[in-house]
Amino acid sequence: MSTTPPTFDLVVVANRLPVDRVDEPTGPTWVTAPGGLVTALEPILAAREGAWVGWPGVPDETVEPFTADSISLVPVRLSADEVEAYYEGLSNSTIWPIYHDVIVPATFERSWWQAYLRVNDRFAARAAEVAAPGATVWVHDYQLQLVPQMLRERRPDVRIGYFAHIPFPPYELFAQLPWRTDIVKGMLGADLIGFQIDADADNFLRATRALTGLSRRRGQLRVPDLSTAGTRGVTVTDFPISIDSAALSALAASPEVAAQAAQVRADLGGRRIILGVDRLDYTKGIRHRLQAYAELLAEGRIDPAEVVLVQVATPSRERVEDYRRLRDEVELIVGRVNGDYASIGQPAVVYLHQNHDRAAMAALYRAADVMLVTPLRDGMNLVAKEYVAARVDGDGVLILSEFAGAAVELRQALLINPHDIAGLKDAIVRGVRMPPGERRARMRRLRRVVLQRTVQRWAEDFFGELTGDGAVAS
Ligand code: ADQ
Repeated sequence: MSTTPPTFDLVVVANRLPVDRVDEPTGPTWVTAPGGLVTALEPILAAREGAWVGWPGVPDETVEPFTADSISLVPVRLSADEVEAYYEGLSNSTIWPIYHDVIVPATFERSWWQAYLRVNDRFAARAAEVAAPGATVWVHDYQLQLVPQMLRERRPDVRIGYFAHIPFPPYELFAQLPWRTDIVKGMLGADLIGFQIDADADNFLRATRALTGLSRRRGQLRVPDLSTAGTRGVTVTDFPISIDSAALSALAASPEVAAQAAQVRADLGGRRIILGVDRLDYTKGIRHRLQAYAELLAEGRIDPAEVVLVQVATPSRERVEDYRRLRDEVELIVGRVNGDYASIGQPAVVYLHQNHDRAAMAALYRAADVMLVTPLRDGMNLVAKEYVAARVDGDGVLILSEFAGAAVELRQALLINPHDIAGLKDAIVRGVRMPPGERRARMRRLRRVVLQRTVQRWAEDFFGELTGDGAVAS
């Protein structure tokens, strides 16, 4: 006998549930995966007794709904084939490259699209089941662009928001997608569509105009509404995401993290530290950065006895061919640079292909004299904001790519074009040599931005706009 599942006034829909399965000798348990999104949404979900719909991260398994840290989790089952076609395929080998300036070529595979349709429909069906009458549903990111419309067809009574964490490309690139009109129409099922920066919203509006003929009037798109045969308003705007600035500042200020940072500096021989922290992804510009650094060493503009580069490269999407190749290339360059410039006990580049806990990350940020954030394209880039939040001492230099969404807000960083290797090299040298007065003046202004614009505020702004009421969570 089947029972009616409980329903919720607020439902978050994202590809992944905010938990990881850990297989203990006593059986599997779930631990919350700490991340910006969970931190942002947790208070709002808790205040509304909300639910989170997503894939639990293990293929071919049916997992019953469960509760973690007072959030109701509603698992969506994916088969191993679907993970390959919908996630690794269409999401990460077609959409991801197109939306990031085709840094690597996109692959178009019709069977992947069929899987994307099927999986988006499954997410929409699950959200429709657990949304209470008149509920608010917030859909996240490029894996689920069709969910807003698929959900609306089932549940015209709910308010639907969609937030794009990655860029939305210029129309000339978006137009390459064989399924471009389906994607735009899928997203237009939402009442509110949020992007990281204004330029993404503009690109989306251009694509909408080109593919559907709809354009914005008095701040809204008027979209045909199938349930009333009239039209309904869709708002498209930017909501730059951020971090839990207060929590990271507090962690960075703790005596344990301060001691860990001092240890990092001592372990690296008291040299000045340049730091990079990225998922090992071709969008992050890691190769350009290493090339610039290698040239500075070759030209003698950086002395490895005085400066060291630490590159943390988090394992990512290792089943996708482009990511495996990137890892090989990065490791080849690191090996070469160290072969040429390291001495015993003194690496020129320290390369860490590992995950770190929050305290270890905060210690690295605190230890780093110069932070290098040089993506070729990035929706926002939270690492840039984390570095600033962690610099409770008011010191440190941020070098930031113009092509990261974060560059719109973090104007006091040294802004660079990562394709301009000569310019990048000059910025690195300038960062290493910057006088303390200038460093502190820049950092003070950066900190003002990051401490004010928090992820909590981001979530409240989006949710307030979507539901029409500002105050949702304290
Ligand atoms: P990502 O591409 O994953 O996110 P980013 O915004 O930089 O990129 O976030 C990475 C997160 O992973 C940061 O919080 C960072 O601290 C953490 N991290 C990186 N390396 C780590 C390591 N070795 N150990 C532990 N943690 C590590 C996507 C978009 C971005 C957008 C975010 C949020 O591509 O542009 O900013 O979503 O919307």
